[in-house]
Amino acid sequence: MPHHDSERPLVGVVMGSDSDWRVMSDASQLLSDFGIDHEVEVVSAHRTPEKMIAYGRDAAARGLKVIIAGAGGAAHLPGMLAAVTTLPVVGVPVPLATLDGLDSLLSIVQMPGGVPVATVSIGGAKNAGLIAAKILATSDTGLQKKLEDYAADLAAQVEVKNEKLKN
Ligand code: RP5
Repeated sequence: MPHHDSERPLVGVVMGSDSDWRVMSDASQLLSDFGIDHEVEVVSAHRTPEKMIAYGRDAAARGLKVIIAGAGGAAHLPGMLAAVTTLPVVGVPVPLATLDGLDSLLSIVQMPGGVPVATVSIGGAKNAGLIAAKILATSDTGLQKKLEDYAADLAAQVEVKNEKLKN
């Protein structure tokens, strides 16, 4: 897992295992593409429970604005972080070899009332990065402009594909 830590991260990208990086790197890449300072850390709900609680409790005071948390299988990390922080937590269900990530999805999405995790699709780490960018953009006009340009580029790509279909 490459080094992705900045001096003053606004987003924490955490995952239950380094084996989740193959999926979670998409969130980190998206944040880098938008110039958003972020940190990357393995924090396991089951293997390092005390570290997980400390990470969640300290996150807001350290200056983080959003946590993106990915895990696979019995994926308790996003929900447990949400339980101990006031920050928005975006959950990424990481698909494993068994059950195709449905277990991860259900573990993350079925939170009890009062403790929300904004859950993206199975393997949807890129969209998790975009949600974090959109949250930060509510108080950052420069980031708003980048998101507008991103959406315009998506639309332009559709028209390029339409032209190819016609020729
Ligand atoms: C979960 O267990 C992790 O998030 C990972 O998706 C899964 C398997 O972890 P490893 O055995 O690959 O470390 O907690």
